Amino acid sequence: MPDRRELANAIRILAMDAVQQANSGHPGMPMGMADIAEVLCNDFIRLNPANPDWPDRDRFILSNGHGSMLQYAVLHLTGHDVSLDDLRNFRQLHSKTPGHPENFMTPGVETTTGPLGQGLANAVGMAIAEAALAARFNHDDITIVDHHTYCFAGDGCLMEGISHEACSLAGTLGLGKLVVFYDDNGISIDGRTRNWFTDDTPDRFEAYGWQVVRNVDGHDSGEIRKALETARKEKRRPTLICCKTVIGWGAPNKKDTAGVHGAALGDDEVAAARAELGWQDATRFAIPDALYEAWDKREAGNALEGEWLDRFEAYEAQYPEDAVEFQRRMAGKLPENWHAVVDDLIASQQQAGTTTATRKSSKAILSALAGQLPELLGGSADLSGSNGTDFDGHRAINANDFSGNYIYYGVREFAMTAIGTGLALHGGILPFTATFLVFSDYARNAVRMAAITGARNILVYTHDSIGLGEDGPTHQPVEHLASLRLIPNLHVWRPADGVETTVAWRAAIERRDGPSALALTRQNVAHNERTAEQVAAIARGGYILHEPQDRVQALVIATGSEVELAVAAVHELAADGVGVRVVSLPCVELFLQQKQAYRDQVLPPDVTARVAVEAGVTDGWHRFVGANGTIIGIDQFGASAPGADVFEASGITAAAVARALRQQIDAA
Ligand SMILES: Cc1ncc(C[n+]2csc(CCOP(=O)(O)OP(=O)(O)O)c2C)c(N)n1
Ligand SMILES: [Mg+2]
Repeated sequence: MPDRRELANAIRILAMDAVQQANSGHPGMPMGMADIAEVLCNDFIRLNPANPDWPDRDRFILSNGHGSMLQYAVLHLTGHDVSLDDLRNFRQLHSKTPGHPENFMTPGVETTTGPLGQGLANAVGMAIAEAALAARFNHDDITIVDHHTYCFAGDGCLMEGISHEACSLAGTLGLGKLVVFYDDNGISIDGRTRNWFTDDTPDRFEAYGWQVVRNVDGHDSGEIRKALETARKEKRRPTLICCKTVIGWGAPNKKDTAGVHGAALGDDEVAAARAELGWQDATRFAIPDALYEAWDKREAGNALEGEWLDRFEAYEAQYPEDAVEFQRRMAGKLPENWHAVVDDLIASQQQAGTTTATRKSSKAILSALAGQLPELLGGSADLSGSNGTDFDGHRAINANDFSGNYIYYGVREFAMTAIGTGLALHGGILPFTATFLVFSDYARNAVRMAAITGARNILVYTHDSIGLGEDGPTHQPVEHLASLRLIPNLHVWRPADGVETTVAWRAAIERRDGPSALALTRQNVAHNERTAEQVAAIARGGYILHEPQDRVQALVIATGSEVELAVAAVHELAADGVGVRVVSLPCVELFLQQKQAYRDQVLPPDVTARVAVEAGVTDGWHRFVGANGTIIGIDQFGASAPGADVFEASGITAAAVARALRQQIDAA
């Protein structure tokens, strides 16, 4: 039977060989954290390599994602579908072993990490999801949700501000099943961290309300084991295990230097490391059979899942409705009556025809849907009333009770967004989060990561323009719509009234492969009359909202609150016998995904007189109005004044739209 050090050395060998082969990557962290990973994976973590999607598996998140080879080595050694050839292809095009862990490329990788600190926030989200599902589905006699979330984090993760946001909230929520290993190696890319990172990390986490296990020798299996036992005994606080480690442990000349962080060791140092580790075989990627046997978790994993399946069978017999509901939620399926419920809601919005702010419509929609969607777990970064996320019947989770459907995130936009992604990726939860649109860029990289991971993370952004008024330019988003639209795989909705808002919510909820942002107004907007066909067309992202009696001489394209300006302008022109079509474009991304024939039907190529109006920067609209079209927007910061006055002062008015349309028609 190999000893623990030999088991850990298998990770070291695979990591340094793969990085050497690719001549690219990060050997230091995997060699430094190998002993920790070995104890965690061989003694504690509950996974089934044959079924990495088993609902009650432990979650493992590598927040210091540059150490991806550690995760790939462990997945390979434990018997996941990651082969030696996959390791040989480390960092190559389309391989299962990309530079940083990607949840959509590699079986067993729960989330995509690399931007430091965000994995930690994802882990907090996963731990919240576990607690919420446990509260909903476990019964005194049968437990079907009972797993840990284990996270590795480095100096970089803890220097990042998001670690404060996420870990502070994790302490408040008392996430007892969250266990974070701090890789305290005193090194980051620029060298010794003592020159730029002198916090007392253990004290800091204790102040958050965490259990902290201090001064663990990260190369002593016994100490690591003991620390993990301490962590698992604690039920009411998350645990931080502070491990002193040596980066690049095993590389005799390069260990404990920044040089080993992110560069191949070189053939000489690889050979020297083999000697240092007492590794006989010089062949790259050659792992002795005895080590493979000791690492293999296929049988044990099957048995673990098997036990759970037996328990689930008993649960099905005892609580058949809960069992069906659990399976539905973990599969990410919507309730059977979903279509009927949401269609009714759209019809009632269309009938009511109220003039109101879209944030208020959104609240009414949430209030109507929340009872039908128990998977909904919403929240706001301290703007619940303003964002309209405090839907009727919302009930906050807290450290003593996770049965609610709402999270008071506090003022933590970045962590909130990454936590939302963790909630979504865990499964069983449909998260939404909220703040003012202008603060979306506090969270921006987490929005981007939600889009990369394909998480169904719904982002409610209210106060979506200068129309918010008196709070002034610091609070008035100008560049945000255009800038969010630049993020691939993010759907940005800017609905014009309650009906479009309902359709936006429907689309965001029905989406299975990525996040949606809903930009909503603070101020009232007029309701638009629509035929059933028009209502159906909203989901296409863009559609004809108003058609002139006679010939279409020009097009006006608008989103959100500016749709009513477009409509007013067009009515004014109609009185003079000028025919203009209004196109509402609530979701540019979805409209661009429509077939060319549909897009041409909405925006006929031969109608070149075109105006676009949106209370944001004009960037991006030329693709719809052409080089000679007119774009009415705002390419500077707003001003502190009542919203209507800021619109007027910015020249975003119905009169301006009408004028621009006349000019366009004259020039055509
Ligand atoms: C948000 C973010 N900023 C910068 C980087 C680039 N980067 C990758 S690793 C690293 C240093 C991390 O230091 P540490 O966590 O101590 O890792 P170690 O060298 O100990 O493995 C930096 C700056 C990043 N990945 N993410
Ligand atoms: Mg470090």
